[in-house]
Amino acid sequence: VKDYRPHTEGQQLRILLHGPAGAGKSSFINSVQSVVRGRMYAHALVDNTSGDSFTTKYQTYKIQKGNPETFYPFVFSDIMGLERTSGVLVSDVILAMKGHVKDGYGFDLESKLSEQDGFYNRSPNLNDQVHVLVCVVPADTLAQMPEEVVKKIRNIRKEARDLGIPQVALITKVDLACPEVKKDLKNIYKSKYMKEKFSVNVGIPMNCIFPVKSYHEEIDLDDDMDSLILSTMRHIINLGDDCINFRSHSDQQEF
Ligand SMILES: Nc1nc2c(ncn2[C@@H]2O[C@H](COP(=O)(O)OP(=O)(O)O)[C@@H](O)[C@H]2O)c(=O)[nH]1
Ligand SMILES: [Mg+2]
Repeated sequence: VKDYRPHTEGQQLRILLHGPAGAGKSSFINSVQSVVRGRMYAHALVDNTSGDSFTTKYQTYKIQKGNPETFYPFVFSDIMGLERTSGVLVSDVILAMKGHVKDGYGFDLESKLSEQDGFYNRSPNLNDQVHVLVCVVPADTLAQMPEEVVKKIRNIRKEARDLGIPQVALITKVDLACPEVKKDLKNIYKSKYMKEKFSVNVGIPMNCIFPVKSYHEEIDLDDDMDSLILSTMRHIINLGDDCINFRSHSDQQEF
């Protein structure tokens, strides 16, 4: 993960995280940053009073590498939650995937970002576009996920497929869903039930579903958690890199 370098100098691999509020998107970003930098970070602001979306702005997170001016070539875009009525519009997620949404845009729940808006990027380049779509869902409430949210996830998935964006799902908070996993995180490798259920529901293949536990209460880093987070990131980066290479070798898609 630390050594990853895109083939073109200056290229960024953009990972877009979406999913219900409180799913653990910000925690996952913080965890990746903590693992690669070797100490705890809470840069992406985690909200611990679950309920409404805490993230309402389109925000890109970069991870510093060495000195303050250099960053890892993979970046995360965090998008507001996908709740039934108060969540981000699917049409805005699509605009974000195509690179049309500028950083800092505050999502409007009533109407989609218009081309006249100052936050609308009319000519997104390869760095603005999304290269991997990550759907984040919490294991503990997976079974009770409202049908509307499942439908939104499915719609976004279809759009991403049409745009040629690879996608994975993260099943977070695995420690809350399974006592065996809480006891020993390594037991996660034996559990298939959640992956199977989710795969059928939203149509993401089993080998693209990753269970993770993010840092949320720990004070120190832990090898088992690091392994899970890093192996997930390695897969995400590989898929994103394939997408970048495909795009830079085919004629730039007109979005
Ligand atoms: N037990 C547990 N709690 C988690 C995990 N990941 C996140 N959380 C908690 O879930 C809550 C919401 O997380 P957050 O990252 O803000 O979700 P977001 O709205 O998707 O960005 C916070 O209180 C986190 O501490 C996890 O892997 N295990
Ligand atoms: Mg968040």
